[in-house]
Amino acid sequence: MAYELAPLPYHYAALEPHIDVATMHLHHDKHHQAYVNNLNAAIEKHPELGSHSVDDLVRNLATIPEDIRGAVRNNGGGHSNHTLFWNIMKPVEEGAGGAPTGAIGEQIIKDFGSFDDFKKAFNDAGVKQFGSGWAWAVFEGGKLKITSTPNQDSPLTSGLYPILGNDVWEHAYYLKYNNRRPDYLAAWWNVVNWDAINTRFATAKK
Ligand code: MN3
Repeated sequence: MAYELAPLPYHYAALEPHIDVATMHLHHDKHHQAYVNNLNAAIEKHPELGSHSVDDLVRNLATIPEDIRGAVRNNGGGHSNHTLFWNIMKPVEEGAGGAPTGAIGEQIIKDFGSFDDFKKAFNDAGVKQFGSGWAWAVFEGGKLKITSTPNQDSPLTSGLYPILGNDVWEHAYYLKYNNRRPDYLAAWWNVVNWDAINTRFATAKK
């Protein structure tokens, strides 16, 4: 069974003006599709792996046959990370962004003092990730922690469940923000979906 690219859970223009429609088309239809296609091509050599969820492939990377482990790391990671990414954002007109709600809102205050301090630490991780990669928030040892990974590496591979993540590859922002990664990171909070993030936080705590 081949992996498939799900349609975006909203219209391509739904995240305007923070993420532009042209970036969304390229990012979802070209970049994410390429990860899915390349993952499927790799799995052809080991079709038995195709019965696992992509998150399970990434979680158990060490058990993937060596001849395709690098391809699964990059492309399975890319598929998993982008699937998360689309689903923790929501249309501006449906009330995206704002202050964090529910349990994640409380945990942010507990571990970071304020939402502003949490954002500052997260954006800083994104700015300092050299080259391509992701900034993440994970739950470890009863605390929210901020981390980053290069390329398409996922916290899942380290046994951590990503609660939220932002893509800091240039393809995620260059059309609109050019080289201004900090501006993209700052604007991104206007499109986050705190309900979806709370659902992921509940899973992370299990
Ligand atoms: Mn991307």
